[in-house]
Amino acid sequence: MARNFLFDGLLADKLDTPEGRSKLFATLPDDGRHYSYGDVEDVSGRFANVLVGLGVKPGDRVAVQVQKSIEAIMLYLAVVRAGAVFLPLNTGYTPAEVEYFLGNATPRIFVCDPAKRTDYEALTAKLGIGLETMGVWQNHDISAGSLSDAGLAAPTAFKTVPRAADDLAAILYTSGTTGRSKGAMLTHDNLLSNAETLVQFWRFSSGDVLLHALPIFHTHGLFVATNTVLSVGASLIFLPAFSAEAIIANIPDATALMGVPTFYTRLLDDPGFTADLVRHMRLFVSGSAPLLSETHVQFEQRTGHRILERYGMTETNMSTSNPYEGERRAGTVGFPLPGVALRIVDAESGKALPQGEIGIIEVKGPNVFAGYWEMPEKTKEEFRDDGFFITGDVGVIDADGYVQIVGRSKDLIISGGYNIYPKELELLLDEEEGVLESAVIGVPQADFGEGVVAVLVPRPGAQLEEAVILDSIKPKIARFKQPRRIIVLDELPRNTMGKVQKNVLREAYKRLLQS
Ligand code: MCA
Ligand code: AMP
Repeated sequence: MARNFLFDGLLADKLDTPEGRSKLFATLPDDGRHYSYGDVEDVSGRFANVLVGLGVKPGDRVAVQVQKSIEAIMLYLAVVRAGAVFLPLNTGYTPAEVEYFLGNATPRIFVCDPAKRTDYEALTAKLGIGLETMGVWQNHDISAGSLSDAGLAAPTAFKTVPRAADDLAAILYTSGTTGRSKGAMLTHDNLLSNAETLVQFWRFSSGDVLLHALPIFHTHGLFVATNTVLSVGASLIFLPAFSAEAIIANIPDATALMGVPTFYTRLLDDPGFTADLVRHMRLFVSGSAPLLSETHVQFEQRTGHRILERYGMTETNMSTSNPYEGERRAGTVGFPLPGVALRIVDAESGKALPQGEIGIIEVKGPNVFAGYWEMPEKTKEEFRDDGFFITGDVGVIDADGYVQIVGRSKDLIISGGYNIYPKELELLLDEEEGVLESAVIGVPQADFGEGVVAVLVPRPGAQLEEAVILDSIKPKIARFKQPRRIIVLDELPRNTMGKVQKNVLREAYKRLLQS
């Protein structure tokens, strides 16, 4: 029988037997509900029936901007089962930002939060996209949502649409250095092979319970955390968001936690996070942003556990990891995962560099995406002829083979695990009244690692007010991308070639966000 490569690859063996179906998939501490693996099949089947009823065909995109809920995970699986392509969007994006994604990806359906429906009616009507809503489960009821309601009424039985390894399962947008987001096309094989590799490498078993506090619109929370658990038949404790308090309350029932570095610094700031509380834990994983060596050391001193740091990208899924057994080396992201080839090359010539030299990290393997959605030129630019993907991260391999990330050749700020591309903000700020030009930089910030600062130059005779500018951009761009401070200068520092010297600005304002 023809298989759906990702869905069947993750789940078929669990759904075959009554024991497999009754196994716990998720506990939802906030409302006391539980989901078994049988429920996963039934509820994803309901949503898949609804999607097909709405006209979703294999290959169609289904864009989704909804609050975190277990139903949203079921919707992801339903899209995959219907043979369609899941396109999750950050809940923080404003309608102005979402407009670009919908126009670029031309999904069949856009699913949003019921509270945002009116924001999107005109836009989806103009683009000819179906508009549906999905609420979150509250007080034993799903708050109104057209897709949620239709799901409750739909049959559970659904004949999963066959899909091959190379078919697309998801598109995740990642911002570009030109300021325009690119849709990274992820195949069934990209996602399944990475989940299976991580299960092996991190020794996941069906007895594991992963405490899930990440958002589910990015690779980390949606694929790394969720697919890994599904693939091995383990369980989730599914939290609506991160808070140190909720982690401390639920960690006694968990065996593993995955998070961005901010999770770990916030937990260390809480005196309730003790060695006794986490003595039973098997694994703490960190990624999406650099984990300071200092945090690694403090965490071990406090808990006796060494955080396992790994490295990935939307385009590549997970590429490297510190070892499960053996030394987890602070300040490094470990070794290339099995099946992943990694090399360090000279930025100018593209030639591979010997061990110990700093250059650009390039990777190749079944984890690497299929290219950018409808951007063949961009795709070509970011791959070498021999199939290696140019990550834009700057790294070095030490004498023992550990990969260390020492910087980025791309102009990118990572704040609390979210990527912010300065160019996107600069284009927006340059449009503001009285602004001649702008430079956006990331500077150290204790909680989020890096925070955003915008440096503006006024037009002759114009007066720029920080509060006025911040207010003006508020409705146009997600909150997490908005500058924490605005500095006004007469001119930007430039080198002899006329290029803005962001390093000079970063140095000048390095203490601006340190309280
Ligand atoms: C919230 N705010 C932020 C961020 N998060 N600002 C900048 N950067 C952020 N990351 C804003 C809020 O809107 C709020 O604005 C103010 O900052 C304080 O919010 P707070 O309540 O303290 O934050 P929070 O809601 O607790 O969220 C912090 C968080 C969250 C838990 C660290 O940002 C988070 O879950 N980050 C994980 C991101 C992630 O999953 N990345 C994976 C990408 P106001 O001032 O209006 O109050 S996938 C990836 O990178 C690759 C593939 C990989 O390797 O994994
Ligand atoms: P994204 O585009 O959201 O997938 O973010 C990918 C980027 O996050 C990578 O290119 C790296 O710059 C960064 N990243 C992910 N994991 C790590 C890590 N462990 N250490 C440093 N940077 C990381």
